[in-house]
Amino acid sequence: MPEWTNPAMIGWVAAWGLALLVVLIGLLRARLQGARERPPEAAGPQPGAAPDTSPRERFRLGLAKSRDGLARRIRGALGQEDDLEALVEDLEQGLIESDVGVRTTQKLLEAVRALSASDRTEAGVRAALRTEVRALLAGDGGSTEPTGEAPWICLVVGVNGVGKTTTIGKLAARHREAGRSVLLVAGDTFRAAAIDQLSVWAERTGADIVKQEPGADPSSVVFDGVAAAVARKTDVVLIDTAGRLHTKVNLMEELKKVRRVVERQCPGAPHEVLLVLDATTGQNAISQARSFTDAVAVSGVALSKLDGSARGGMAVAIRHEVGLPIRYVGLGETAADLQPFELDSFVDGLLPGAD
Ligand SMILES: Nc1nc2c(ncn2[C@@H]2O[C@H](COP(=O)(O)OP(=O)(O)OP(=O)(O)O)[C@@H](O)[C@H]2O)c(=O)[nH]1
Ligand SMILES: [Mg+2]
Repeated sequence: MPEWTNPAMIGWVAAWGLALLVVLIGLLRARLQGARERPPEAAGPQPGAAPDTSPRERFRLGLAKSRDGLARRIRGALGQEDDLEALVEDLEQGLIESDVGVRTTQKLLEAVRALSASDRTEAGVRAALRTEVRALLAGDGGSTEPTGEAPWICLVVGVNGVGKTTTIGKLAARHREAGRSVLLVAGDTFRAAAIDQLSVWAERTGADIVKQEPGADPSSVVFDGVAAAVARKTDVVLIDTAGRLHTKVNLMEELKKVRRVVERQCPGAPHEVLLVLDATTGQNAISQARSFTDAVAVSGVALSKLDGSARGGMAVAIRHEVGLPIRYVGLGETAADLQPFELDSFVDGLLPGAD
């Protein structure tokens, strides 16, 4: 009889087989458990995997500073769960520091006050804030797509250095990718470098450009640009303007004139007046939004430089306190870093948790 049919041998092989099976099952369970327990924050891309470029991931990365700041403040306020007033006071401080704005903060705190004592946990406070932020931002439609007869005209305004020209470049790239013809109008005639900067974006994105010499009257450049777009039936016109302090009356008058030129030449235009606000500026952005809205009837906001800012709460304040929708957020300097505003991705990026 061969040795392997020996009952003692069979028992020995079976025992080892069973032991091996138990070890394998154990390893598998540990792996599964580890994957389940891995915090979402640590769940970065696997080595060698293609980077996640989904809007949700971009918001998550871009809002990292704002999210961390807010989380620290919420955690700091907790520990006072037994004393509602102390908890609310600490949270108030934290929210105002995150640039959510005074009025908006009060609205958010109402939701926290309404929590029962047992819900005053980190998860409970987060859930209340998430629900309230979502409600305050509801209805924000994100980007506006050109509709109706060409040209669709967007006038881009804002104070100095907020990111107007860069936002125009990124918008041009988006529209070109969608197969639309684009014309850029160099309405910032104040500096030669501004015209060059826009020309580079035109070249990079395959857009046309209408420009004049530095020092030319901005209204005259805009007149030429809109005339060209109407004649060529260009799909999208993006008008750059010089940065200006919203408190300088003569500069705001110049901008009103630019708007009137567009209106006169193309009935129904401008279809969008996009105000670029720098997310690192804080509450001054609210007064900028009010002044530009009074002067040129702003219809939407692009919130730039959110990637370098801990003040993501500003988006909520702008919507709630000025009533302007956030169309786009700038999450970096490249063309792909302009993201249409997405409520769910924004709320998850700023205040991760369950509702
Ligand atoms: N990190 C980051 N930088 C940005 C973003 N948007 C613009 N910038 C940078 O901000 C700086 C100013 O951008 P511009 O587009 O020239 O600003 P502007 O409003 O046209 O400036 P003026 O024409 O001088 O008023 C540049 O260095 C841009 O690269 C963004 O979303 N994130
Ligand atoms: Mg510029």
